[in-house]
Amino acid sequence: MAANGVSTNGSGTRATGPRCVALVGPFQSGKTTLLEAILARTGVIPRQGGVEAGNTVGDASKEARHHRMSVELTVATANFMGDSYTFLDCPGSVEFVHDMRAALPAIDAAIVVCELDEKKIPQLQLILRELEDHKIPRILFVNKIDKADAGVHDVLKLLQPASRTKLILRQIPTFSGEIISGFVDLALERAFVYKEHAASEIVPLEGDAADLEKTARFSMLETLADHDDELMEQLLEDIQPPRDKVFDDLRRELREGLVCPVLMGTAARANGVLRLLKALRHESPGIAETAQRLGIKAGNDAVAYVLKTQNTAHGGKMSIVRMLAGQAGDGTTFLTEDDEVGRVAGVFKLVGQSTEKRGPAMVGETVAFAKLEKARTGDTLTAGKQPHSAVAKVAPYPPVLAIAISAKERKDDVKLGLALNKLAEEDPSITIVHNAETHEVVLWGQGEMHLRVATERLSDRYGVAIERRAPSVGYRETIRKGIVQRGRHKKQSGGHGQYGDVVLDIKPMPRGSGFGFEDKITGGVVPRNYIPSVEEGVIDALNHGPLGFPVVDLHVSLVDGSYHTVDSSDMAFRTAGRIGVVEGLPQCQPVLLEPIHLVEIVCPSEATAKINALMSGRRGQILGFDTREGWDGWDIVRAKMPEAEIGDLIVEIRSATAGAGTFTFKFDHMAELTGRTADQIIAARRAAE
Ligand SMILES: Nc1nc2c(ncn2[C@@H]2O[C@H](COP(=O)(O)OP(=O)(O)OP(=O)(O)O)[C@@H](O)[C@H]2O)c(=O)[nH]1
Ligand SMILES: [Mg+2]
Repeated sequence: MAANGVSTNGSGTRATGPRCVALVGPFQSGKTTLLEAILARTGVIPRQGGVEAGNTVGDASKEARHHRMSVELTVATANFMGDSYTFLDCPGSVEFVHDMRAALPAIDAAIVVCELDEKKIPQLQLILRELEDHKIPRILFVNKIDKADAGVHDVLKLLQPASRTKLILRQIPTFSGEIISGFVDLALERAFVYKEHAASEIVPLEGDAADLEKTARFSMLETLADHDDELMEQLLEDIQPPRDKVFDDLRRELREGLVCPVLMGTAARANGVLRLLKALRHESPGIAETAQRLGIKAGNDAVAYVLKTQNTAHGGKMSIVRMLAGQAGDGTTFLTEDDEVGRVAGVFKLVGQSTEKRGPAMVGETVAFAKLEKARTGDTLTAGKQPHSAVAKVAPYPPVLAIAISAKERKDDVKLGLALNKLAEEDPSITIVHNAETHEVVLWGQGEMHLRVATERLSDRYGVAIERRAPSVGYRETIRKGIVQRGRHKKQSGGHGQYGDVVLDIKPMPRGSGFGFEDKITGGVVPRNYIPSVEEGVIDALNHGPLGFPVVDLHVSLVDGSYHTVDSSDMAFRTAGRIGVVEGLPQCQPVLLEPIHLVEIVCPSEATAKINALMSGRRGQILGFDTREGWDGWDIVRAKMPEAEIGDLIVEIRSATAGAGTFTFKFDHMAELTGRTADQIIAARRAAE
């Protein structure tokens, strides 16, 4: 018995217990359609819906339906031949990839749904790398085989570059004319003909198909034999290995991450789905192996991993968890290493949007716990006194696109704040930044669609209508020459007057030096106690320079002035300081400064030239490019680029790289900006004021 109460089956036998399997793969490869086929096949739904028809379990949310793509992870539990399987339908779009990444640690295996499309290979590679890094066994399912033609023989040649693990072809297609009408299973050595929405029918394996099968099977066995000396000897001596031995090897080598089997089918017609489910049943690992992979320690406490957090429209919070050890139910109190996170108030089975109340969750099961107020996605929860160490920490990718938002109606400001918190709780790849300088609320996310869906949720789910704008760029201004300027504030109104008088020596300073103030008063012409007020006045004026932006990189010395024994005050000197700067700066050749960032773009090498051109076209200064270490066929391009041009850079990078490229950036320096672009920015600023 393993620590967590589930028997560990050596890799020779079938895993037991409830499984958790993720459906992952490039954008639009057919994951949601495959889930639909699986749910129909396992009787969870009466008939298979379609993404185009807008009636799938996977894409049931309003936003997913609207955009005809998955925009979050969907969970559905089904039974197949007496075992429970929970499927996680992950979005394929890179903008929603965090939902997949955060869930991966908890799964037993992944079905990687892909297409025979060269353009989607880099995206496939990204996903496979993620799985390889987590050491998660994976089966490739080549979908949309209905659209493939005779070129399909080169399946492995096309797909292998995406995988560091050796792929093995488990099935080969059979044709009726130009159309793929069935397949031969190379392990079973049986031929099947696809039937629409029904199990494939066994047909005799004969003629051309039989010859092709022999060659394909031999190469499958050769790959398996790389990790099995006995099999290697049998092949060398031309002995047919027993079928059981082949299955044992397939199971063991998949679980040990030595090979990655490739199956095929047409999810839209449920073709190839039954064989896929059987491969999962017989070959994929279960909770015992997963607990071992995650280093779950012995003990009787329940341990659960939060793979997703959801807030329902009615305010209820759901933490979707995989039970890694023990059992937990209503009333179980959970903690993490940092904190107590709350008490379970309801256990639910999930099938897409529908929830069904159920009893305690057992080891291996994937369920939703209600009302764990402080639990966050990625947390490792423990019931009992001694919190288990976190089994995984998946940090979201840094955001790449931002919008400034505000509630359409002032009265919704508070509601917006609360809704944003919930949004960020559900989706840690969203960041909310309050810009104190511009008073903007800036929503940072992973791309256009990601931000669009976020704002749709704000209005649809949380009932806050919002307005969106491009966020302000952090422009500054500075001066090119100095001046000595008097600032005088004198008011005589009835009784008590106001008097402050200063002379300021204003000088430009090198880039990046900010602001300096110096008191050079001699002989007490400005009394000491007023000097801080002068500085305050200067700073007030610098917040908004003659071009409309904060002024930086200058030095102001207070060199002279005068005072009045009765009428002088802090306030009067503050005003005088401000006047000195406001009147002086326009004569100092003010110039606009714009932030320049150091940008690093990663992209498949075939897109590097396009990326270079893209960067140059956006006032970028290319610093060079390199091959990306450890990434065959990828480059890194480095450039310096104005913040204003980075705004929607990600959109262009993605379109130049079939969605696979991305970038990071960090502030480098401020640079002078003159000419037409500068004039436009200054004019826009004036207009906005
Ligand atoms: N011809 C054909 N089309 C398919 C098949 N499976 C899915 N499609 C179509 O491919 C498109 C994408 O299908 P989805 O199931 O939404 O793909 P997905 O991988 O879930 O997409 P994302 O979650 O957005 O990444 C839809 O138009 C489907 O109808 C298939 O087996 N054959
Ligand atoms: Mg989908």
